[in-house]
Amino acid sequence: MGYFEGINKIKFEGASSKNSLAFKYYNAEEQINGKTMEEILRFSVAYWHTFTADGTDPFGAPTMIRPWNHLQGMDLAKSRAEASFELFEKLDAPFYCFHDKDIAPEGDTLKETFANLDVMTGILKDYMKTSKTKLLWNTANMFTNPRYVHGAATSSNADAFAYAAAQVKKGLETAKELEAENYVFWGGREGYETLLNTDMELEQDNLARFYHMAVEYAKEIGFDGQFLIEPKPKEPTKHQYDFDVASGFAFLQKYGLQDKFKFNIEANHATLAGHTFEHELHYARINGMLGSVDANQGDTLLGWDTDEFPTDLYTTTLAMYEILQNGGLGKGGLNFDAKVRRGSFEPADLFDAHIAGMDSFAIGLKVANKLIVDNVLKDFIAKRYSSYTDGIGLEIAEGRTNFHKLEQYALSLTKVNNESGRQEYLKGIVNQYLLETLSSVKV
Ligand code: XLS
Ligand code: CA
Ligand code: CA
Repeated sequence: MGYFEGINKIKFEGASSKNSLAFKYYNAEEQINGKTMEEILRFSVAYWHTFTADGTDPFGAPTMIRPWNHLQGMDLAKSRAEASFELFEKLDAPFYCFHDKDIAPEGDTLKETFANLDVMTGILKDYMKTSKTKLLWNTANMFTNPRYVHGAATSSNADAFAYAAAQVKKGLETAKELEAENYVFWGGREGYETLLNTDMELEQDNLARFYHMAVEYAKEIGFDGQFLIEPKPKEPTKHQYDFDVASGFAFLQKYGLQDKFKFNIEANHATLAGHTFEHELHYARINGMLGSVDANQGDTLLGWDTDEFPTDLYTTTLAMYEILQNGGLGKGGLNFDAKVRRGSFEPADLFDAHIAGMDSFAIGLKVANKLIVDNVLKDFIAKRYSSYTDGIGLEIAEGRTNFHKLEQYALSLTKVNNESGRQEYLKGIVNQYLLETLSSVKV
């Protein structure tokens, strides 16, 4: 203890609090429809952005002032681990997530890397014995090291494929050891830059073989966490195979993996794919594939993955609307895969950022819950599609018709009468619910 001096445990003080280091809307104990906010939201801290990121960007040097900056190697790793549990406790975070490389430095050989990981896994396990914070998921960093320049499970080089397999094998052992709720695959370099040098069919077949082997190994060691694929369309690779939920789902179905995986949906990846966050959540939900969420936001003025802390209440509302309709996130959670801006370099900024994110999702949860309880959108949508509840519509919905009958029916129509979709009215209602919720929580 003692990395974040002057910062006490963050408490809920209500909307009128002027204390920056207090929750204004996130009240862990507050019940929403029989469950606490903590149980529904399942917040998680991302190790990489909070403890390993240093503020480097393509144009500039590190900016982050961190108490562990003077350390290196395993000393640095141990210090970050100690600091992480202090931050988790102060934020009362129920979960955290990491890549293998975040918790332990790579050694000169794979054997050395594994030895470093074993030491750090042991240390984290010890901290977890006396902490409430559990591991939401871990993953393997198969994108930083130059050996993955052409990909990992989709590399043109079989040795890179084998190395990646060894890394994931170890990752699953770590997941088992630390009782992770999930295991994530994000394919940053699983894709291609140009078809001129790419055998896409082989690469995708290999990716599927890799996933099958991971599922097999998890079974072998008794790891029963949920496997998650995190779609992203691009960056760092120009075209990533897990482009979005729809293409990821098609891939899983083609290779018979749809029952073994769900999706970890990141807001900023959704917008990079040209979708909204709620679109990706919705698509996964209606297909029974919503597993977990990387809660962040992009910047509409920038075309890349900015990983900002989520503060847009409209988006958190629509995201929570999907999550509540999904019956919650099950083993998943809301992981802040988000980083403080380069100019927000003081340790206290880490707390401000998480508080802002947690409060924003707490508001989203309240508004979404009210929209659901009052059946606002549901009733509207049901009415909008009511033509499918009787007559020809019901015959279509029940698969009891064909083109002959439909042609006959269409010939009998004099006019097709449509009704307004009224989206401006609905947006106004969502705003009204948002503002009402905000004013009702004023303390
Ligand atoms: C990068 C991804 C990555 C995954 C985990 O854009 O969000 O951080 O969440 O590898
Ligand atoms: Ca992510
Ligand atoms: Ca991201």
